[in-house]
Amino acid sequence: MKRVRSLAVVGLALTIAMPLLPSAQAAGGGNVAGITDLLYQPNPAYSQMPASPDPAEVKKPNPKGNWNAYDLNVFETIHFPTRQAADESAKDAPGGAIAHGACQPHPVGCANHSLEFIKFWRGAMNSIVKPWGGFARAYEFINAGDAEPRTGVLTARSGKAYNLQATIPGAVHPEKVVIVSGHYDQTDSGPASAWDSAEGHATVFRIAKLMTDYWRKTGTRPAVTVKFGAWAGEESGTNGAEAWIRDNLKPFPDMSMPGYFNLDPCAGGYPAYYHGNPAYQIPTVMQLANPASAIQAPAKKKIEAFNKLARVVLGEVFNHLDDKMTDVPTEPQIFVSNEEAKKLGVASHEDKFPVALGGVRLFSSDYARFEEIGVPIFNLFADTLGPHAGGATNHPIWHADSVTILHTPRDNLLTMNAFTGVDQTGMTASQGWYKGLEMCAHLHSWFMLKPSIVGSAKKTGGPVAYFEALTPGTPAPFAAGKKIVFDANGSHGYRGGKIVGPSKLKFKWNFGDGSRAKGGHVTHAFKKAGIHKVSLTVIGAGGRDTYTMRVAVG
Ligand SMILES: [Ca+2]
Ligand SMILES: [Ca+2]
Repeated sequence: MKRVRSLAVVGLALTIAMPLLPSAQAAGGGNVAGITDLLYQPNPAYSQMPASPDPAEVKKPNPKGNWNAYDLNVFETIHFPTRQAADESAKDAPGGAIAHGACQPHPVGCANHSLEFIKFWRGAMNSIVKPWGGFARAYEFINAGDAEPRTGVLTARSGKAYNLQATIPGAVHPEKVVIVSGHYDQTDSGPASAWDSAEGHATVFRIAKLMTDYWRKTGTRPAVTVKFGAWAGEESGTNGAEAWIRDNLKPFPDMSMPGYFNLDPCAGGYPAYYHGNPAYQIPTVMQLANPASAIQAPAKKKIEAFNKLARVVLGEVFNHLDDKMTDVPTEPQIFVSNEEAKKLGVASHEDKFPVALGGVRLFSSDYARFEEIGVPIFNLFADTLGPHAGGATNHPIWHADSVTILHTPRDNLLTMNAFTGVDQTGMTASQGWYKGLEMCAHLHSWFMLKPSIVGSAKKTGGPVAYFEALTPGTPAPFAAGKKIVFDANGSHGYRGGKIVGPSKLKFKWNFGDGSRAKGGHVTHAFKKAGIHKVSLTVIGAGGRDTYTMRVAVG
């Protein structure tokens, strides 16, 4: 999270109890199966931290095959403890930080694992999204970083950086895009950064796994394009999200976003008990865009509907998840919905999720870049980071503890295991932490599977055409006379219930200015500034599909 000076918006608590919906209406028509097709699997394989942070001790990022977020957290923080802009070598040895989180003092710092991490991330994400015609891409931008020389604990490097996104094109509406993302850049002095935010982007892997498993089990595909991401340049001012919007969203007037889902961090509050003490359970704030701050009326309506749905999703996920915290003395029941509370005559846990419209007053993150362009946002975080935008404040004891964790050598898994669990050495995986990670993955996944967000579509027909436009070299807004790369990666066919990749397809481009081209990866420069209509026709198994997008060239 990035500290900000001030935000002045009005907070409002929403409490809407809604019944469980047995099935979701698919955006492409027809009913798909329900929430019971999301498999709840919180328990990690790495139940103990290795005695030393030696990469040889933690060889597998995905030991259970379900992309458990806690397991990936252990792997990442030990293999790639620092990730900053301007990494000069892709061959640094894994590890390198001292004892779960301390770097050498400035100016030596830690080995920079940005490039190594990107390679790992793309390979791992491709293994999840490729069976759906998807692809993992690194979007280059220049991160301004902080002023040199870097001396403080909150400093971040300047230079080349890469936003990471694994994309599955929508079978019905490829021009609608939903992003779920954490960030992966870490400051010079807080190398392991479990809370901010190795946890966040590790949970994005679990979400990608949950959602693709759901589509596999229900015989459906995403109706709308979904991107599983990890931003760079968040710590130095949400520069990554800003660059992506500038280069990949704004040049396309036909693109729209039903929602933006953020994780950085998400777990750490409910259902965890603060240091394993049953007397203290930190609420988890549900941060949503403030409809009152939307400039345009359609955006206001969209945000209001999205915010209402967020409370429905909370109830449905809590109906779905039933569990106990067995590592605290009283073994309390967790994930009790309003509906279950009424039935069982016990207290509901939905009120452990107060709504903060506009977020917290002193911290911000990538979601702010989407909220300011009228996109609804969903972000959960432990209620420890100071007053909400609306003025509501949080508990002074856990507030002081948590703010000293962020961006310091204490922001590591040992600290978070102790913060959320019973074993104060931090060596034992905390139930509050790993069940919180799984809860976050379920809340985000089920929300995105809603028909008004990403949805699930039964589609048995022919190909899906999809492309992205990129500027080679240094990305910048598209300019007249400048080469633009048009890449049809993500286009896919569908034959006999199976996805057929780009190698089995033919691609025809029409740039709307008299120019045409063939092939999956072409370049074109528009002579004149203005709005150009670009069409890609994909021909393959089962027929053809055309994707037309207007491109703004400045
Ligand atoms: Ca490196
Ligand atoms: Ca429940």
